[in-house]
Amino acid sequence: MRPIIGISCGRAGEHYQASAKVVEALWEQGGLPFIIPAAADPEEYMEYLQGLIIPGGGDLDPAYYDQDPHRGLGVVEPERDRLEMGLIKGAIERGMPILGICRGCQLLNVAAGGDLIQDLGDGYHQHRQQAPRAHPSHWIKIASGSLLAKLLGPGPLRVNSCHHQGIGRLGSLTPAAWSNDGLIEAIEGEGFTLGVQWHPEWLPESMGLFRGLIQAAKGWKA
Ligand SMILES: [Mn+2]
Repeated sequence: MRPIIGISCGRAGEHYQASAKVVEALWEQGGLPFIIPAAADPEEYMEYLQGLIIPGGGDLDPAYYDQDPHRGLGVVEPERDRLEMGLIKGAIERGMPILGICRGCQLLNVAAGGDLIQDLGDGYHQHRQQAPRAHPSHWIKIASGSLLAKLLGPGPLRVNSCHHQGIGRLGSLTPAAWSNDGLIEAIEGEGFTLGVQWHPEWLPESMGLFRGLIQAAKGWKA
């Protein structure tokens, strides 16, 4: 049986918009994608899920970490913020396996009490690559003994990078990877709680993250 994995999605005009690459990666690795629209009440969904993916997207409202909007803040979608912060809270309370991708990784850090750098500036190398998404553009170092190392190997690894925000003050999760400019590129916690700043759905060498989530979801009980 494929475990049911929720994938949150945003709204683009008249349509809900889920990442096709995330849905396909999850399906191909053995999960059952269950798309959750931004308008939904997160609590109503929790009992149907065995795992959760919070995918990439725009910027979280900085009010969630008690900051005013920086000039460089991008598009904020309040309804999606509300859904995803609620889903993350529900998953953490239950110890449900969760994978945060890019924006999803940032939301995990904020849900764990941390904050974000609203717009990466001087002191960081390019994190919003101009190359196609399937092209790994920068290196990361992986923490030895981490869940991430177990899933992808010890590294270093080249990953893609499509973000202009980053993890600032760390919440209660543990860093599991860094880029060479010192930015945290992955965080993890109890059970299968993992956030990665890159987009694994575009990289064959990162499919182990989806397999790990699916494996954890199969064995998970509320
Ligand atoms: Mn990056």
